[in-house]
Amino acid sequence: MLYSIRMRAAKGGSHETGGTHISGAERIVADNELSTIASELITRALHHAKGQADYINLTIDTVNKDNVIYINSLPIETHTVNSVEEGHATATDLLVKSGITPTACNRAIQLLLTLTTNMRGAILLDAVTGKRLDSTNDRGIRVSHMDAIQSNTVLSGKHHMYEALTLASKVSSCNGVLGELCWSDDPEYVIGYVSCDHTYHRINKMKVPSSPMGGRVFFIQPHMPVEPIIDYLENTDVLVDINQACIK
Ligand code: PML
Ligand code: MG
Ligand code: MG
Ligand code: MG
Repeated sequence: MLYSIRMRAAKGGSHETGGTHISGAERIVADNELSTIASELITRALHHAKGQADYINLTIDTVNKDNVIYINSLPIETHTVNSVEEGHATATDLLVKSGITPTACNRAIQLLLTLTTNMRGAILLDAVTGKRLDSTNDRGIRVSHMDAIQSNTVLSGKHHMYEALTLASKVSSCNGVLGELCWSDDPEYVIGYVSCDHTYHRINKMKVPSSPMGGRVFFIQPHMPVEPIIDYLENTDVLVDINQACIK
């Protein structure tokens, strides 16, 4: 039997009552791994760079094996820049090559720099106009029901990247999503990425150290209905084969 297990943690109360988001993570695992993974997720909520959570929500439900979608991870390409400005310019160049307008890119960068302190989900923007398409305000669209099919050797010590790669691969497999921009809200984690062109473009400097600002923006093809996109991102179970994640 397979289970989806999801953790979200906040400080100063629950997310619903205005607490600050501290950490979120999830897995899809077999029943014999469930209690070990539950304990790992709780440990993460208690030892996080953003502080110790005082609210932890753990949700577990079964996954219908027949409905799981299997995909390959995006290949990884690494970009080395000397400053955050250069990082953002590199991200914009890559996204523009995929048909996302400079207007939409700039809007996304400004939003991540300013608006997302307490968001645990992603913002959806029209890839051409840059207009916001989701109506979730500070909550955002939380991509869920996914995991990597992994070998433990691959995963050791690189959780940020492999979790992001798993999420980006699911997002990229969604019909109507043209690209993604992301950097972490973890104060000490400055590496970010853009996903477009079926590639995970990893950029070494996307924010200044100690900034708590970060998050995700998904660029949506114009005139696509957003409800099916949101439903796929939030609810469809997707397993991503990251063992083949070749470094370009
Ligand atoms: C997050 O914390 O959710 C974002 C992590 C971005 C990871 C980027 C990378 O290391 O490739
Ligand atoms: Mg985080
Ligand atoms: Mg797509
Ligand atoms: Mg569910």
